[in-house]
Amino acid sequence: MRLHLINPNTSTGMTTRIGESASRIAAPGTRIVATQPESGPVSIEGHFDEAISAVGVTEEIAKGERDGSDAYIIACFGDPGLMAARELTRAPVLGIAEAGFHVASLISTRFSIVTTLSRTGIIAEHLLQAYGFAHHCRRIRAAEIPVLDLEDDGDAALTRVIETCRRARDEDGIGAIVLGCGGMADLRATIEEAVGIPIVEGVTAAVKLAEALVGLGLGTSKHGDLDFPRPKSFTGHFAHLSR
Ligand code: 5HY
Repeated sequence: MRLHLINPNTSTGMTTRIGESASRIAAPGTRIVATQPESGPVSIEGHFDEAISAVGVTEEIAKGERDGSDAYIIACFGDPGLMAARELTRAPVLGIAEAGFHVASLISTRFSIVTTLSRTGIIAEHLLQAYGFAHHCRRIRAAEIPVLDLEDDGDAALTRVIETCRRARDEDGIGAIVLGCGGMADLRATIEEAVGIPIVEGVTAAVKLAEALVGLGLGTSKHGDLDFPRPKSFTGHFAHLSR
């Protein structure tokens, strides 16, 4: 099974670390391919970054369809372009936020989210509502670290994330924590060791869910709103999307 992991930002270091984390947990028959858009923001820290990265995600899906990918993971906690991506393929497409919420709700009655910047917290809040998990989530907390600090200043960033997780553990009345950034893909075990409650990380959760869906022979439904886009012409620098 060719599991295509898309890091929607354009930080090669983060794409490599996300791919390695996915490969470590993937089943023997699963081949992880990790890519990023050619064009887009080096990190996604708000609505504008997210909007631009969503186009890049759809371009990576189009490449994956040409290369025969069996499932896709969108490895950014805002799940940018998730529904648009699902329109472009019959294969399963998982966002790491949605995957994290599903897994956390299977092991705890209440969870908190620990993300990078408080300004992106609202994006997670909108996703909780959209996916129907708002009542499962007690609180969205931010370690107040820029996304790329996870690349450039890893130890200090990790310390901030662990401190924030400990406060959530002690104050939120929860059974689990969902990590709110693809850049935390390789930190799950270290954080769980330091905090002592179940830590759910979206990239690795999505790998296992994608394997389960492919194993069940299930993919994105083409009946209804996730059917392929209706053929039409596009203008300007999107003219190549005309169909
Ligand atoms: C992510 N940004 O997972 C989000 C995290 C965030 O570049 N990869 C990013 O803070 O919203």
